[in-house]
Amino acid sequence: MTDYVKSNQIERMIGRGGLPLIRLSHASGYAAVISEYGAHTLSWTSPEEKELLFVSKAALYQEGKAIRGGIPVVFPQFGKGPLPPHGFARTRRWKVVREQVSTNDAVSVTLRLGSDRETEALWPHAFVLELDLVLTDVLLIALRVQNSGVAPFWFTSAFHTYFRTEDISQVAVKGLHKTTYLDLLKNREVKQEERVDVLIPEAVDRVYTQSPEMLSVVSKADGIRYVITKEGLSDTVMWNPWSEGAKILPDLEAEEYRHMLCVESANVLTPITVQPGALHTSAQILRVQPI
Ligand code: TA6
Repeated sequence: MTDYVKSNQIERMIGRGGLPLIRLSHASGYAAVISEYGAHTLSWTSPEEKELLFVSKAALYQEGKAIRGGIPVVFPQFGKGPLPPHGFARTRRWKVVREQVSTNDAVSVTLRLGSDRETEALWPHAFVLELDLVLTDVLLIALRVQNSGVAPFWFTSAFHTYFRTEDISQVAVKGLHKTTYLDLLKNREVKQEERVDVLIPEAVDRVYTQSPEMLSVVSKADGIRYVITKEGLSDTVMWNPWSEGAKILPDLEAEEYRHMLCVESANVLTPITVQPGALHTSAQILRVQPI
């Protein structure tokens, strides 16, 4: 298979805060934008030019700050812990190492982040991360974690995906029935999901463990279903801060919680161990369907 670059399908742009961006567009009419900062996907649009990812109007585009929305890459620590919250991958500059349009018509870009003095000061391990963003009429995001050091390491991670919705009160997450979850808003109580349609009437912050490989998020107000498929990611995190939680987030406007739902393909409860020289790959595939 030969790969070649067609520049009109892969464009370089400068975004807010002067961040270098790469815009991919596919013959199907879908398009996506990824920032070199954080290898952070900031936009995914349908052929009707409908934005499918939520990004806050109050998002900060500043070195050292995470961008509120899109698909932040969480690595090597999910949530709070000894490292900065959700790790450091989302606040580092990645390098573009490959741009291609494949013979099967997929448009893709690969970004790389390697360990350096700053990451080693936080997390004493040698690694190389590569993230592929592959666009067709679906959006695939894959993360390869290579251990380039001499000792094993372990990590937790997530594609912290913010789905956009016209109205959170008309959203249902399907596919989690009978899945065990940890309720982070209720002292990490362990429960089983009893609902076939998981509605979001209030703040939610849960880790569904060993969740199914395929889930969907139905947004009636938008007339669409987001279908999420994951590989190499054992858990699914669901998060919406609601109005109370939004008050303590300076980079989320008061009413914006109505227009977002994070459904994150993640490895949270079972950290991944990588032996020296070995590689761990995980991927999340998103598609939209009319309902
Ligand atoms: O993934 C859910 C979560 O860990 C929540 O607990 C919540 O705090 C959220 O991520 C956002 O984290 P951030 O560091 O981006 O503000």
